[in-house]
Amino acid sequence: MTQHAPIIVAKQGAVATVTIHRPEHLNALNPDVLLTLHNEFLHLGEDRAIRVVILKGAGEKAFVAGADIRAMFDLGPRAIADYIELGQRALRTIEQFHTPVIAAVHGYALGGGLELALACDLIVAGANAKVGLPEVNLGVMPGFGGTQRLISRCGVGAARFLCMTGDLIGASEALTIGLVDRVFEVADFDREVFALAERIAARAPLAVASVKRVINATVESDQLAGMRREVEGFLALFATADRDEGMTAFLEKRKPQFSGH
Ligand code: CO8
Repeated sequence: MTQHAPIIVAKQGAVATVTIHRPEHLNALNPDVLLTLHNEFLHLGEDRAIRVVILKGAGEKAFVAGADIRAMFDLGPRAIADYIELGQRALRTIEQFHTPVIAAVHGYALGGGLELALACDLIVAGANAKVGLPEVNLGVMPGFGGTQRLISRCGVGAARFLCMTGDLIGASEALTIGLVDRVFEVADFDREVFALAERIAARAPLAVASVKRVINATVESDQLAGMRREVEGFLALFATADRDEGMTAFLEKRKPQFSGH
């Protein structure tokens, strides 16, 4: 096991488990988490004995509750652009990892946290999962590729609904719309996720890796221009009064009052 706080990597046979370990902040993705996650996946890529990776969050409450609102709150235009670029790069490194990556979502996967799960090959959820893209409550929009990957995974209708309402949905609704691939009882969750990982790890690795590459190539060819538009949209919104109001309201634990400016 290696621990470069805030990421823990444990290997068991052909399965590696990568844990985001910031439970007191519901594993929110600050720049340190994103950079360490990115570097750990690059490092893990050198270990050719690994055939499947499980990505999870530490603690009982959350996979990841989003990008770190406190860390981004008072950033200037250059710094927020760097933050979003780092997030997109980290998620892309995971998406392009040579073997399947399973997002093990228990509790909350919100905003950038759901975007992180969407960059993985498979998403499995605990029955207690609550997922959504609540950025519109903060005066912004998804910025780590979520609009595009959600369209690819669930279709444009579900993408519009989740991105426009900011609603959180539970595990069974997420299963119905194809946002998650399987739901497991909380008590069995870790065991079931590991069994799934081992099942895939037992398949012919070259064949599995080829499936991943071929599917991703088709999906990505539609996504690149959309990813750029998403970054432009996020950065424009970040400069608005409503963004200031949305994030201030979150930090002050009150409801936002949006003015449309
Ligand atoms: N960022 C920073 N801190 C967070 C976050 C977050 N996303 N989520 C939770 N926390 C912190 C809380 O502030 C709290 O800290 P403290 O104890 O110091 O007040 C601690 O984690 C525990 O959270 P709560 O007390 O709020 O726990 P509850 O059980 O009451 O509520 C919720 C849990 C519903 C998950 C609630 O915490 C919540 O709504 N969190 C925010 C969810 C959200 O809006 N996520 C989207 C963030 S924006 C985003 O992800 C955009 C990504 C793309 C662009 C990024 C560009 C840089």
